[in-house]
Amino acid sequence: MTRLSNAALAGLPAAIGRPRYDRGAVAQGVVHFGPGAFHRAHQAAAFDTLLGEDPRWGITAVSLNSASTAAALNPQDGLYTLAMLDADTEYRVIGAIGGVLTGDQPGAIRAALADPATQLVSMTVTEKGYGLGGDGTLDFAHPAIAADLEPGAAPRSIIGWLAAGLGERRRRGLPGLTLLSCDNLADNGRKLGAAVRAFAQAVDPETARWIEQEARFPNAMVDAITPATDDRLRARVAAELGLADAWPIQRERFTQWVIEDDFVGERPALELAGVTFTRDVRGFEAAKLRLLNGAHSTLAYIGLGLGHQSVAGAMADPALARFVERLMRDDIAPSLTPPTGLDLDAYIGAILDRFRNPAIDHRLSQIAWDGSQKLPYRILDTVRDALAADRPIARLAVPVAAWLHFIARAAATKSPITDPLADRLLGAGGDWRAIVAMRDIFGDLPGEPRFMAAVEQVHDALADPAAYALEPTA
Ligand code: CS2
Repeated sequence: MTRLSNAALAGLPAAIGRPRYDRGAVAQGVVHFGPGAFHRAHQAAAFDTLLGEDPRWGITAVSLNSASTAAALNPQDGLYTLAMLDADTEYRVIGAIGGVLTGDQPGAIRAALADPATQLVSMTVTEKGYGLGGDGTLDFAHPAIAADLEPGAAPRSIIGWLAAGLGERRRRGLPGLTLLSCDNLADNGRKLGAAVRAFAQAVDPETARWIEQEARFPNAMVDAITPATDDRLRARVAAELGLADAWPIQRERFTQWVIEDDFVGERPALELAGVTFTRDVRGFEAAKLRLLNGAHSTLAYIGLGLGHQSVAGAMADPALARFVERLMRDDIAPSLTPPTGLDLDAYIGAILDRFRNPAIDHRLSQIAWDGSQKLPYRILDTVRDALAADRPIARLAVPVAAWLHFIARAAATKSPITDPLADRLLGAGGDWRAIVAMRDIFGDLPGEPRFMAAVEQVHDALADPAAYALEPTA
């Protein structure tokens, strides 16, 4: 079967969406680190729409730690298929990515960052990619950060690369950059900015000062449910396109991107692609992280204990669906201050409908990855707010305890888990108190007697995985 490529676009069936702009005339205004499924499903699709109006915002993708995206996309001229799953599936070939660089091409990465055409550097490197400690600031002892701080080291971490790229622009007298985190971290732009400045301060204080003036780090909320690519998708895409695509991507039709309006130089007119620019993103971020992602992780850790496989499967369990809805409405929503125009009741209802979408097979095991990095933003911040306001926390303790049981089960069966702290978590040998004492995950919470009592009570009860729906007492 012929492979997807620029030359093959003309032969696509009429129903398949494709770039309606001259790809040869596109300038690379964006460098994106971490072109995984989420980036290709979300931001790259928005830039693809924008390119129909403004050719200055093509993307050079950089994959620091893996060669697989480059190997799949570069022979296809950067093209790939996005399947938007709903009652009817829509297929669209995305052309926003011009090419993918890998970590072993430092000269090309440096050149892309220092290209005068580059105005925006964005990233999806997941929570663990930033090298932050439990307090959300740069962890100088993090192995990748420590390695990048060695005198004369070539950067390997995202933070090291951003500091190096900004330093290069300063030395060349080029304009600054907007650096845009698209990961699920509360206050992602502020954390990124503080981390880059702290790194630069340690290696090159003059660049640190320049960054204060010439760089911006807007906060952003990103949302699109993006199940991992599977063979079923590959087969469907091949049948629809009549072409082979080495790495198609799937997501729900829904997508949302809210970006703080704080850019240096020019701002891409992404509103043409449905993006919202606003002065304050925090309210949107908190609502999305705590409600959608908090509910996702809850469904994952309870659901896997009960033998469910997918989000829709877990939602088809009436008691579990009821529990998650109560958690969202009664325990999480009271911790939020929604921005004007965001109706929390309707937002929760819409999230639950999205979770039930029968067209989407979103594996709970995928969501269960990296719990040590996700729970702080998704659940523990809500717990802290509830404690401060003297609200009950028993129901919020359930996802925490379900995660502890998830680790204990893996430890007992010697099954691997995907988590940067896997060795320490599994090494705790099922002792939940040893895990809750890890301050890089739990921060100050082990010192809160109410929290410890609630987790203990729920943890004991959850020896029976079906006992999650207990009534709050703590
Ligand atoms: C999910 C998210 O894998 C996970 O942890 O909760 O990827 C979620 O699907 C997205 O944030 C939705 O925008």
